[in-house]
Amino acid sequence: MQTSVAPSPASAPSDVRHDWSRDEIEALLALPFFDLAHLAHTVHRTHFPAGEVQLSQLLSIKTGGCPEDCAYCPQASRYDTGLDREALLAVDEVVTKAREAKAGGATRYCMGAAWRSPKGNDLDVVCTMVREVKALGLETCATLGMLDLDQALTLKDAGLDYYNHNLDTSPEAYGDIITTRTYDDRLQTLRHVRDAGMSVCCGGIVGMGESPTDRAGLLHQLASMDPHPESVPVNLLVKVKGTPLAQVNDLDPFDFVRTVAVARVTMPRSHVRLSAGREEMSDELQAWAFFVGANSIFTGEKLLTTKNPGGKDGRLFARLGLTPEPSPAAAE
Ligand code: SAM
Ligand code: DTB
Ligand code: SF4
Repeated sequence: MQTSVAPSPASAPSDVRHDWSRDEIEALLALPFFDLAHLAHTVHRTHFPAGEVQLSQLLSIKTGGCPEDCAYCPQASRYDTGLDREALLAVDEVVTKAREAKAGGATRYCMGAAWRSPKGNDLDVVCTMVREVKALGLETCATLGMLDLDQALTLKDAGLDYYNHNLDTSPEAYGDIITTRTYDDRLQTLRHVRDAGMSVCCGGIVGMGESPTDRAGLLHQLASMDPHPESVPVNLLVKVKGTPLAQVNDLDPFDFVRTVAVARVTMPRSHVRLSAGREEMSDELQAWAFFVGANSIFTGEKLLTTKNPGGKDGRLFARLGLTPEPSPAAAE
């Protein structure tokens, strides 16, 4: 008999809410640390097998030279970050790297481009990448900037499973971080992704100097979506020299854990990804993030342009008794 900690969707209690108030979310964030950790861990075990972590791998398919002004981003052309620009990669190179990622244990491959939005025949090339990566038996994800509905439908048709588009922060703090596209632009792209039938990967960045109220505002936006994003990346700012946020004060690590915990409590069936920033995190901090419900990471040695501690993950998983989540493709 198969036993699983996770209830099947049909038998699961209908405890997924989309009507969280911002006050409720602020109150969750302000709970005594161990009360919040206990709550989040309990919610996690109700919905997921304990200790399983989904593995995604990133590749930057077009690097740098971006016209946008995202204050955190090493790829914005207006900041002098010393990053080498690279044109759109050849399909073969992407497929070779995806094959390596699969051999390294990744089950989802995420292709990122430093675009405001795809232009000209960019999308045709990306669609070929998506088809070929999917043919390897990997889930596919892309993050290419803003999409109109036609572009979203084209990607869906090519076999794209997930589209990543982050809200980044609260509506109030957003204008301090990005001025070249609005919060509504982001919400519109997310609607197009949903309307095209793709799964949504949407989260944000913490540690940008925001207040707890801003973190509540971001979580409130995400938790109000119906359905919730299937994947919720919680990025800790990677401070890159030359960007406007390079000197911002460090976030209290416990506040990082609180953010992950409240994402878990408010979006109980979503995969919450411990995303950028792991390179700077201690093993103990990562353990706390897993305890409160993070169940996805980026594997490998690189995110898009910055370092990722993929080479150390095998040892960390062994020490914590974590196991990679089985590939959905393998289950078919
Ligand atoms: N250019 C596309 C866009 O922004 O829509 C897609 C790629 S962009 C690099 C994807 C996401 O990476 C951003 O939305 C942001 O959340 C995250 N990101 C970028 N730079 C980061 C940094 N320094 N630290 C943490 N996350 C970062
Ligand atoms: C997401 O939320 N985080 C990833 C992925 N989605 C595309 C990107 C992190 C980028 C970190 C900085 C860099 O490596 O350039
Ligand atoms: Fe460009 Fe994306 Fe970086 Fe913003 S986050 S500057 S849109 S690559």
